[in-house]
Amino acid sequence: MLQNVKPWLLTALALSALPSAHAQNPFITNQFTADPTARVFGGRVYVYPSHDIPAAPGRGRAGWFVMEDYHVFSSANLTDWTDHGVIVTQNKVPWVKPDSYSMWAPDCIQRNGKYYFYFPSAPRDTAISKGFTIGVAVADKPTGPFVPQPLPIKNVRGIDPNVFIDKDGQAYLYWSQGNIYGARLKPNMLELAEEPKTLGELPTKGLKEGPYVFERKGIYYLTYPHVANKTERLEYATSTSPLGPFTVKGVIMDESPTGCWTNHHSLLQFNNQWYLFYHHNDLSPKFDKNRSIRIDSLSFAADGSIRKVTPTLRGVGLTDARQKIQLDRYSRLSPQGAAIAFLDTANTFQGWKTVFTDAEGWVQYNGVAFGPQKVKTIVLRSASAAGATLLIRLDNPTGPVVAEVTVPKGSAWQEVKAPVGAIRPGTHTLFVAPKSAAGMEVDWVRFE
Ligand code: FUB
Repeated sequence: MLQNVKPWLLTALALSALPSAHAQNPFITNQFTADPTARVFGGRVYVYPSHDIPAAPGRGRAGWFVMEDYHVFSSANLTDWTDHGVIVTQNKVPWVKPDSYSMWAPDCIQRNGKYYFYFPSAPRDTAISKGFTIGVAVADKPTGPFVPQPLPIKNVRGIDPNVFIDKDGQAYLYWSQGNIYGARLKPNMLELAEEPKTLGELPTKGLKEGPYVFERKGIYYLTYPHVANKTERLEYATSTSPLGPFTVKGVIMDESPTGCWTNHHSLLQFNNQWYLFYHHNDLSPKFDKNRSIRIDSLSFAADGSIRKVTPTLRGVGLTDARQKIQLDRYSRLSPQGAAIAFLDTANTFQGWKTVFTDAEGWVQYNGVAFGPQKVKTIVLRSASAAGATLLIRLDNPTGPVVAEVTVPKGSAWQEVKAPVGAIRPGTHTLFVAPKSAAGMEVDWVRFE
């Protein structure tokens, strides 16, 4: 019977059976993720991040990165993400020390119908390398199954592999070990075709790692995290050829204002828009080795320079008005009267809430897609010890109120409904503010 079912329907059914996450930043909230490499394969975005896990007795080193495997995530719209599960794990790679928990930043690239997944780790045999080296696993599909090569790539020592395929078909491998290195790959994608070259025109002071190379309009961009001051910031250099010489150009993203020591990124063009994928320790603010991946839009000036990206919580993509709209991933928040807090500090994976403390508070949330069908009701998950009323305006902070939701007195979370006035079809910005000084907490809102 399945022979008559269209392949796209089978794919959709298979994907719908897998757990998913939703956009806004961070965009994966069912686990810690870091070092995202994003690629477009067959019109869909695939993200290959590292997978941070907390240390435990017999599992990794407390206070350090603990990483045993890799998941891949995909999305057609940058809003709804599917977790395809584990694709490579430390104890199934022949050359990896199985208890090293050192499966650091990976990359994946497609060539001739095969998907090559590059990952660093610590080898079980120190004769191979005393420190990190880099291996490859190969698959027929972007989600695997990936078959690891028995041995790592010869003549490579270091971490953070990145592969770039130039317009002439030549592939290059880049990696880091204090400096950033590059070398041509053989057509088999599994071996270096030449001695590695140190990309030496980069800053000499402060750690550099995490290279990500791409080409746009004849300019080769080498982007990399660099510790110019205390923690990593994202910088870039450009060249007229993939192995340089490079000229340092500037900063793509400043250091984390809250001290997350690492950042690690990739750039991607999807549906005519450029994006920066990077990480921050949103779900683990007290321990910056449990990180979470984010996306923000990026653009280029006419001379090809990259405009600096300001990190946001709102992230990218539209939010369906009929799904839970997490106001705590706001576009703008009032300087006083509103704050963001975890729903449960003991389980940060539950996400956040918006806390309105007085009538000065407001939150703006951009990009809510109402679609052509009219909505009639707003649903609010909220709690207010004294009882309070929330006003919802569209498009303009002083625009007409489209909904007024009264939350009855009580300390428990409750879902409250209210009627919604006329809303033009399309995409709108929400402005949400309490009507009076009474405090209230909001988990999410959605429309029906
Ligand atoms: O995730 C482990 C290491 O932290 C990566 O390999 C580096 O780029 C840094 O993000």
